[in-house]
Amino acid sequence: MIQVLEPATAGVMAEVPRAGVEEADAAVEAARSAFPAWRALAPSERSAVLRGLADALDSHVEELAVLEARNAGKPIGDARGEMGMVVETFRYYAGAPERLAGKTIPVAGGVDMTFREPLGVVALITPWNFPLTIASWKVAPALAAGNTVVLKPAELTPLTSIELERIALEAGLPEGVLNVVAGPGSVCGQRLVEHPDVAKVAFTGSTEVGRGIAAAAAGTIKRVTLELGGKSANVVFADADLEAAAEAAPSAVFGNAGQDCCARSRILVERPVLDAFMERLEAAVGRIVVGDPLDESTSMGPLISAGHRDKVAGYVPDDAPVAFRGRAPDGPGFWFAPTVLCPVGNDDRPAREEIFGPVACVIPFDGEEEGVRLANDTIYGLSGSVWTRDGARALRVARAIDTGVVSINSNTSVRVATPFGGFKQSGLGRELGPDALEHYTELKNVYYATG
Ligand code: TAP
Repeated sequence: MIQVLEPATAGVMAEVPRAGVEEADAAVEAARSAFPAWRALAPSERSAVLRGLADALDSHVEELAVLEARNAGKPIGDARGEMGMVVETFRYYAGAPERLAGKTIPVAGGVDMTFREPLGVVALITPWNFPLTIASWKVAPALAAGNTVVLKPAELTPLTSIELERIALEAGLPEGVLNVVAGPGSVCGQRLVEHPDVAKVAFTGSTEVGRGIAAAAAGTIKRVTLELGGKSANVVFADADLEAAAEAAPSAVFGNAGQDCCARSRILVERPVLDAFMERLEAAVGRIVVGDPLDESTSMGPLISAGHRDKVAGYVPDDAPVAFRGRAPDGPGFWFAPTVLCPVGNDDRPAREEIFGPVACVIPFDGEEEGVRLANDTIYGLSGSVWTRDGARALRVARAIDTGVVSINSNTSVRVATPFGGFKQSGLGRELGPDALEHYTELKNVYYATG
């Protein structure tokens, strides 16, 4: 059995059966058997089933939010917002089956047309930081495109994914179309990646595991999409609205206790406004309430595990340049106070590695050229922000930063209708928006001779 912990108390909140190779194989077999009928369903019928699932999830938002808040240690307000996005994601892709259109291409002697065909069984491997949200980004487009699914949530946070399977069955999703297996990545996940009947793996997690998945998938030439780590830059120019930039910076790096691949954990500040920015940032960090995820006034919860807290603490040794810290409860629970390091050099370890915790590095810079160079001086390229009142500069810098998502005068990265994914070692492919569907289909070309 897997003992599922509640990070705020370190207590066991549930036990679930631990899936291994056998269970992974059985789930793939169930998905393989269900594929022909699911694929053959008329697009309008597949749409109707997915709309029904979205409605069913909508009616369970509060209980799913409480489950996610407790199991992932996130503030209940955030968890509600995430569950709202889950519903929205299923609604958005419920419209997709009837819009998976091909093209007709003018050629000699006949008619040439393209079709978007489903891949078959797809394995979806998800992390613990946004468990059901990230699952929905994969499950909804995969099902809409006519695939059947095996979903493997992280062992630390399997509960809402297990609930998703239950709710989906109740809502009328045919048996075998969505199968959830909760088991260790190195056993259950690895088997899915190597399984000859799995056509594609969509993974979100660490760059290191992503690399291994890409290599293992090569054995059977599986399609692979990867959403991996980040070390995003939040570039604040001297002409920015400093109040707004400083007010937004904490949620961009301390949101979800910093356990966010989009975290703008490198705050690049143009030197002339460094002191003014730091003063405002300190005030904003002082307003963060770290505490019980189920308390409505909480804005930051605990870290996911004791091991992860130790890893994060390793980035803040005694001689670290701590500018200021927020407050956090004492144990039990895996607490870590929001921490701002300044000044940090872009080559320093906390600025190079994904800490995945509430530790911000403030890096001073001089001028636009240096700002862009530092923003790009990383192996990652997932998100980023530019704060300036100069519209031309905003667009110039947004285009120059090698990253999948850039926000101007904002720190948001994710919207259901727009593409999300990384440049460089932050990943392969895109999730969300219309582009995600391409990654769950093969393009078929049919030529019909008319001569
Ligand atoms: P990972 O180890 O990458 O885990 C992500 C998912 O992959 C989990 O479901 C995991 O299963 C599974 N997995 C692990 N090894 C696998 C394998 N060999 N084959 C197939 N699946 C496998 O991330 P983590 O350990 O949770 O966190 C480590 C670090 O990853 C974090 O500190 C952070 O830097 C980064 N991270 C990034 C993200 C995003 S959104 N980019 C999310 C989470 C973590 P189990 O966990 O059940 O073993």
